[in-house]
Amino acid sequence: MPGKNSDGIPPVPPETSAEMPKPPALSPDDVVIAVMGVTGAGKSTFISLFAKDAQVGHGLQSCTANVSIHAATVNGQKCYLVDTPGFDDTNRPDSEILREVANWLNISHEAKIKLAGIIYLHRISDNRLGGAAMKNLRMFKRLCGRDSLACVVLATTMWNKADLLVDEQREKELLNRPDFWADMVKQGSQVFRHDNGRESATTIMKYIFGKRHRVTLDIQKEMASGKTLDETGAGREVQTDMTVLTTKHEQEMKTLRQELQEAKDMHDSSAIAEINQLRTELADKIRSDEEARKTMQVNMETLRAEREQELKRQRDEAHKRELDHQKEMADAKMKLLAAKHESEAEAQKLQMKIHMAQMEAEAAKRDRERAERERDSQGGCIVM
Ligand SMILES: Nc1nc2c(ncn2[C@@H]2O[C@H](COP(=O)(O)OP(=O)(O)OP(=O)(O)O)[C@@H](O)[C@H]2O)c(=O)[nH]1
Ligand SMILES: [Mg+2]
Repeated sequence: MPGKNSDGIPPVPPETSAEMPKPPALSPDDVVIAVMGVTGAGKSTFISLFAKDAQVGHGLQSCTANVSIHAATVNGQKCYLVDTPGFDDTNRPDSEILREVANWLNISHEAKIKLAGIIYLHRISDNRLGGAAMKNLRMFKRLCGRDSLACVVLATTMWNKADLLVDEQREKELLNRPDFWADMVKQGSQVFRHDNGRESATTIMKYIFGKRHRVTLDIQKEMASGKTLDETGAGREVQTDMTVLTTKHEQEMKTLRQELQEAKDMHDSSAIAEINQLRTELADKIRSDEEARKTMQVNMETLRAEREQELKRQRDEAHKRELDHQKEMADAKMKLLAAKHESEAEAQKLQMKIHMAQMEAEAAKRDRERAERERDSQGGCIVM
């Protein structure tokens, strides 16, 4: 297997492993296209149609954790597709995802790399347009700003052939409501259906190539002008949701406080324990909301320094996990070898036993034959 030593154990990765290709270094002339959308919308799958190194998730958990760049050639045109972590992640608050995306956008802005297009993927199968999908769309609009909308492609994924009418109804709603896509379309965003195939994806890419345009997103301008992330339009949008959540949590805490008093008045010890447990969990949530809010109070430079540290920590942790697994594997291998040796020794012992028994059986046969011969000869003597 490539990259494994003779024991089948992968080598310890150095700081940058030879196996992990370095992300391509972009230059201002490159055609760079970002793919965005909620988690599970099919961003990595879309990219994987043109670049085999994109990581597609097949579990229920969100898959892409960090921004990654993938070189591709589509219809003879060299380009770079930027995979982004999806908002509404199962494990991370939106503030963290925004930090990651904003940091990448800031770095590219400083390097004078402009986006040629942004593909926003949306699962047509999402039946709650008022929920997470709406929240993320609002944030996306703020992230881009009006001036960038002409370079935005709004593409629907996960079309269900068996229920086409329902999906088409949802598409109509997307196109007609100003708070969904109608406004964006008016500003020049183009809508496509993507059926998960290479053909529809190529059509989208060709459309972007044809625009021959480059954009600077609002969030890039805002942060370059010195605003902190929480002061940007996208940052404010994320905070609005956080405020709604915090208010809800505080209201729940108030209710729990009343319930606790009632349980105390009734001397109901099991209810008291249960409520206290819920209070602790809720207090944790309120604390992490507050922490998440604070992580957005960063300017471009602080954000970059913090992200660098976070990425280093992630890499160190992954490295440690890998080493732990390697050790686990090496231990298991040693045990396997020992077991093999043990059973080999056991087998040799048995073999020896069989051999000895065979030798003894042959010796006994010889003894018997000799004895028979002697008896025969003696008998013969008697007969004679
Ligand atoms: N049926 C269908 N499945 C799709 C389509 N696009 C993606 N999938 C599946 O949806 C799952 C999630 O796809 P991903 O490409 O990892 O989604 P993502 O947007 O990158 O998700 P995150 O990385 O978590 O943000 C995978 O199992 C894909 O195979 C599509 O158009 N149709
Ligand atoms: Mg992904």
